[in-house]
Amino acid sequence: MTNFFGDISRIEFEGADSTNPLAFRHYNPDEIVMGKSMEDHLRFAVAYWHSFAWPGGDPFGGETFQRPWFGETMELAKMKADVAFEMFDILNAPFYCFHDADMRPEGSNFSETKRNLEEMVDYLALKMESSRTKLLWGTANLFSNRRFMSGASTNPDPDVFAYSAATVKTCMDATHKLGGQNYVLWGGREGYETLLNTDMGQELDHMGRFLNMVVEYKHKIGFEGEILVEPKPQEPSKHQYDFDAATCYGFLQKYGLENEVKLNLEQGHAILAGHSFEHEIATAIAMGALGSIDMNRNDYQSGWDTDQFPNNTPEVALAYYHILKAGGLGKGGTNFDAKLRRQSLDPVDLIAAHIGGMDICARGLKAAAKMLEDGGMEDALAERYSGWNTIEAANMLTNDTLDTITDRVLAKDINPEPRSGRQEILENYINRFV
Ligand code: XUL
Ligand code: CO
Repeated sequence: MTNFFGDISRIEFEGADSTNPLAFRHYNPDEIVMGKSMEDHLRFAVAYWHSFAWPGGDPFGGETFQRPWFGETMELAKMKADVAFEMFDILNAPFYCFHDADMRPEGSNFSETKRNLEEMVDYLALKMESSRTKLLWGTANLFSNRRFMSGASTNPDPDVFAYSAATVKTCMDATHKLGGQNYVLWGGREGYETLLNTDMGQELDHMGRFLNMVVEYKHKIGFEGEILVEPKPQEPSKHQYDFDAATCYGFLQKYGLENEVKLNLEQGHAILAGHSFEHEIATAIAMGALGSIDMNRNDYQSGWDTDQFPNNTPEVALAYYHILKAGGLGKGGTNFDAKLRRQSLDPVDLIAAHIGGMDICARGLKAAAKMLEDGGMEDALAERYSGWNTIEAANMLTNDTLDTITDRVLAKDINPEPRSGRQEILENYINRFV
């Protein structure tokens, strides 16, 4: 056992009036919200990469964190896992998520890398036997190593396609073995820098074929989790093929995967795409494709993916409002795809960051539940669309044609009068709950 976090013990719920910086003030795992415990609604996950593998670099300077487990050996990888589970226990975290590269050292060839991963999976499986923290999802890092600089499944070199396919197979096996509830594919470099050297149509076909093989393999091994694609518009590629939820859904439809693959939506990626998080969530819900969420916060000025811990209750409340209204996260969860600021060096910073994120999400969830219980938004929406409850309106969506509709407009002298959208009244209404 490691003792990286010193005398920090299990974080407990102490209520909104607590001044203890190492206590939950809003996240009370057992509290029932709309018939379900907060823990079961939110399904929090810690992201292995940001918390334990990220060195604190930025474009102007490297490592600030200097963790004792940094380095590419199996011994250090195991120390990292020990520290990770130390933190999961302190936070009482229900889930975690990983990339292969977060938890195993890279080998000198594919076979050694695969062996390292398998040994680490056995180690994690052992750790999970004495921990309550489960695996929300696993994924493959197909973007950091220089071999992936021109993409993974969309790389012009078929050997990179092959290497990526073999890597994803090992990561799906790892996720399955650890009881993962989903498998995620974020297309880190599935995109391009310039069309001058890119055949977009061919690359999209390759990506479609790749994802079809992933789905085939899921069924072959009897993996019952969801396969999730994570949209992001740019960074690291200038143009990424999985731009946003709507683009991803169009891609899934083109390659016949819309009933097999759902979406993992991230707050910061939504902002980079010029959307709000709730826009992305509502889009996925409208398509029947909501899978899971990566919760974080993006800087609104920088234009980079800043992956900060969430700290804005009204934003988070609207995200959970749509999720709750649609019936919840199902097998998905709330993964903190969020990292410390690079000056936040101390172990306590990692704990405080997660406490803050979990509390903000709890506040958002409770506000969303109150909105739904009050029903004002749904009433306003029902009223706004109530015209569609007439037979004539319903017929336009089933039997009518442009001819029959035109006849009716003429016969009844239909002359629509604009009605208020009541945005400010609704904004004021929301402010009662957040
Ligand atoms: C990158 C990102 C990834 C994915 C998993 O912006 O969000 O961490 O969540 O590969
Ligand atoms: Co993410």
